[in-house]
Amino acid sequence: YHRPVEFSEAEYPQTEYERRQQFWDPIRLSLFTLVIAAIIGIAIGIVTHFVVEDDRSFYYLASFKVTNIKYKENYGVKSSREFIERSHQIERMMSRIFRRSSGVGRFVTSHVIRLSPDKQGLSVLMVLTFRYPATDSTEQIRKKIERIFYQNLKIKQLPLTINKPSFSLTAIDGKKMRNLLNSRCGIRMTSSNMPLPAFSSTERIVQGRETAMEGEWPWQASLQLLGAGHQCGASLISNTWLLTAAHCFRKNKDPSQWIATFGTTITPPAVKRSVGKIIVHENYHRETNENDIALAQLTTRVEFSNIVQRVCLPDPSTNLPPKTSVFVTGFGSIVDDGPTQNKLRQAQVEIISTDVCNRKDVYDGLITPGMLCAGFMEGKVDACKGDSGGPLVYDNHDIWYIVGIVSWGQSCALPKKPGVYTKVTKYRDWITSKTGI
Ligand code: 4AZ
Repeated sequence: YHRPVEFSEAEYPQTEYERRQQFWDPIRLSLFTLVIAAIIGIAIGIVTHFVVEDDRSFYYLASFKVTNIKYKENYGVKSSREFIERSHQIERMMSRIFRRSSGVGRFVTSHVIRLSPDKQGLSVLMVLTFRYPATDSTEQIRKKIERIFYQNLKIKQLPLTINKPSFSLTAIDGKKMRNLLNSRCGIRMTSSNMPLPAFSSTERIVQGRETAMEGEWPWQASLQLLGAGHQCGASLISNTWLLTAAHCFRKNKDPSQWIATFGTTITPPAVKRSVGKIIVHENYHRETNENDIALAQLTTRVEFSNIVQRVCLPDPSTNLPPKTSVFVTGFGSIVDDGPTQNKLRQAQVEIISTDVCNRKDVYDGLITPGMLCAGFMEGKVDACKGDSGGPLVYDNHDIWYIVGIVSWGQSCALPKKPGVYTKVTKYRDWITSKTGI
């Protein structure tokens, strides 16, 4: 039985149907969609602009001449007091020129790369880092920076006289920037190429010690004995040389038994190298801990990156006053006699004068001229077992210097028993005699 389905005309709501069809014709429909899309687009745009603002780093190489300064021989030596002080003055000046005037947070950092002699006085080469929206063009920003620079040269009282026509600005990429900065030591960067702030978050404290971020202490190495794992910390001072403590090699001085790793975790390491040479200080005395310093040379060089970087060696004349804030880092235990930590940790401590440290109730004369004390008289924050050989570093205008090598102490973090470190300045010439650095 079959009956075709039929509708009579009267069953259609004819007029209503036609009106709808007229209203939603293809042109109106697409126009309507377009308007909605535009509104959503604009809304997203406004929100991103004010909330997210997708900035990225822009790097520029700046060169200019300073006419009221005479070139000094030592400007050619980047570790010299003369180079360091002049560079800091120039960097401070750049910060005065670009801070505030160019909108909040646009200017990030500046680093002097080279100071060279010039007929008019001094020729300066430096890298400038800015944050701008990722969509801005490199050339637009370059012009903007140039304009701000010229304006502020006129209106701001500056200690250095910059020859205006000599100023030139060239855009460079992140790779070029890193290569240029690699001529300098003690600089740290995050994985996003952003220079790290000197004092990062304090929310990561675990029993007085915080876990480090990647790239925060890029000179830190772990020295491991094959089959026995992490033994000591060490600090990278060139592409191949590590500075560490002599007592780390008491058990074993055979370089073929040692490896060095870099990165914020022991497993997995970011970079791994075998050791080819070990130099222990000739006058190291295990009974008195005197001259607790050693060098280890890697068999193959490491390339500097955001994760691996060398620390600066201090000028022998550097003398940090008591209460100076310094940082000690390492994979050592966080409680007395505890296990090695897989994650690198840091602790902020203070320099303690040798006079105080040699007091009868402290170390009673055991601190010799080649040692320095750091920590707190009330205890609580300290280096511990496994941190030995690692760095005690000091931040001078975002350039980090190694001032101490973790050496010894009575237990860990006890009151009146601060950490004792090898005083690196005292061995500056010994390091040069062995490595040429
Ligand atoms: C150690 O045994 C050790 N609190 C290292 C540093 C300190 C104490 C002991 C300093 O390697």
